[in-house]
Amino acid sequence: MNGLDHSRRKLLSTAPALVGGALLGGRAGFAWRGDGYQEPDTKADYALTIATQPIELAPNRIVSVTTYNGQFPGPLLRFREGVRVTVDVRNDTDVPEQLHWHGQSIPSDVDGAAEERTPFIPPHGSKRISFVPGPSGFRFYHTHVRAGADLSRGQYSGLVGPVYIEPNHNPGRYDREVFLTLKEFQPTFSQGGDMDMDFLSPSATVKELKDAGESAMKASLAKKMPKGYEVGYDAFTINGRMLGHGDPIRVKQGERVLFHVLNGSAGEIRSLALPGHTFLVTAMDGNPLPKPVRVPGLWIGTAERISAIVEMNHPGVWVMGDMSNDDRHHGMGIVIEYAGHAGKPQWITPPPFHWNYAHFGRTEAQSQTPGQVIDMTFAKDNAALAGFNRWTINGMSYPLDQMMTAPSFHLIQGKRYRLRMRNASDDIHPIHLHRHTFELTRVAGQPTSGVLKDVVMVGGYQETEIDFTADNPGLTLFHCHQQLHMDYGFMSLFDYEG
Ligand SMILES: [Cu+2]
Repeated sequence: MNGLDHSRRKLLSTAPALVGGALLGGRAGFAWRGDGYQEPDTKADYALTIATQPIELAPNRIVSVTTYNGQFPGPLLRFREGVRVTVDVRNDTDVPEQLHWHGQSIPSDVDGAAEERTPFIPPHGSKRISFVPGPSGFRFYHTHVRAGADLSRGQYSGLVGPVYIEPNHNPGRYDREVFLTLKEFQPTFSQGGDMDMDFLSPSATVKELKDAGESAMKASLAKKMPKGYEVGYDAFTINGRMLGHGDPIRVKQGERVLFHVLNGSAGEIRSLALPGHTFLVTAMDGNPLPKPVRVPGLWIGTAERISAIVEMNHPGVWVMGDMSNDDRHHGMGIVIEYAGHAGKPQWITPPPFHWNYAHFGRTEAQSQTPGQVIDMTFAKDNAALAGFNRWTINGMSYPLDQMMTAPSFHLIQGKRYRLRMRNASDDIHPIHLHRHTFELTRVAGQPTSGVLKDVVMVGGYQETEIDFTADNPGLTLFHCHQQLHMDYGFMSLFDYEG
């Protein structure tokens, strides 16, 4: 596919045969703009083109969305830890873009967030990005722009793709790898309030947080405020196809399949089960667990990744899908077909189970004492911004019209920090820290250690603690990964002193 000129690539990539195939490789002959990035005479290792075009979710469901290389998900990019890569990103849309390398510890100017001062990829312009990938494991790339009320932008679009950084050794024995990206399309606003989700364990809430959140909501509703906007979806997909409309995953009895599952949603929490099978979770957010843990199904917050081995020991034709009947009926599933078996895919709802991050860690508390504890309280100001909920961290809302604000938290290089996150709202927030890996140290009161992540769901009215070492100087964004929450204030900046 190398050497295609742009118009030809665009033409080709709208052809259905290429949907799902990777279009990688260097390219030449387009105008370079921007600052210090141009090296037009050499070939990049990878090329990504951001453009809006139709993709087929199902035969009767063709939607126009912005994607990478005309496909959803974007092509799987395989890097080697520590080996520098160059990526050419072309933006064929009318709006500036940012490409964020989620879960990697790379410099701020290539991390892909305007708040960290990464330069934009200009409309109808290009940029060459170069960095040393790491740490190893399952990462991803996605857009990092504000969508606000525009449901065609940010993560409501199809700008999501998987990254795998080859490790020095493989943590588990398996026969093959399958990458799954879970994603909703056709978003719409609603104002009825979010659905209650009760799957996190421990379920203990903090009275003080609950009192604060409930009294704030009561006061808002007493002033005749409606409930703040939420986003719902019409189409649900795995790897860009609604259930029953993509190729099945064909397996053989006895095979051990390592699934790398990415929740590429703009804000939904997903679950995944496969009737008659269990998941042996080996890594979370790409980082190996202290030891693999077997679970009946998966719960995956926005932007979280889970790597799990499924031993194919229950022959048949099955639906691997979301445990929500409604979401699965609208497409959130994929067919698993054993060799020699045919017929209608079967679904059996598994018994309910709770999701406890501490199950995946060591039972003993982290022995390392942090050098400093940073307290953060998350709160919701119901419908305060033209019907949108306004979000605050310690009473501060990230400015909506000011991408580059002053950092709120200051780090000293080499020091170990604990973030004590207190959620004074009833929503679950998938909290993300850029450019650093953190360790879960307390989940809703339960001590744990050894689970290394870059996103963690903080339950409604719960308290969660994470530790991290300030080992990557530069501006560092901290935010809720729900597009709707981050766009309306739920962000904060760290910087390094000195
Ligand atoms: Cu949130």
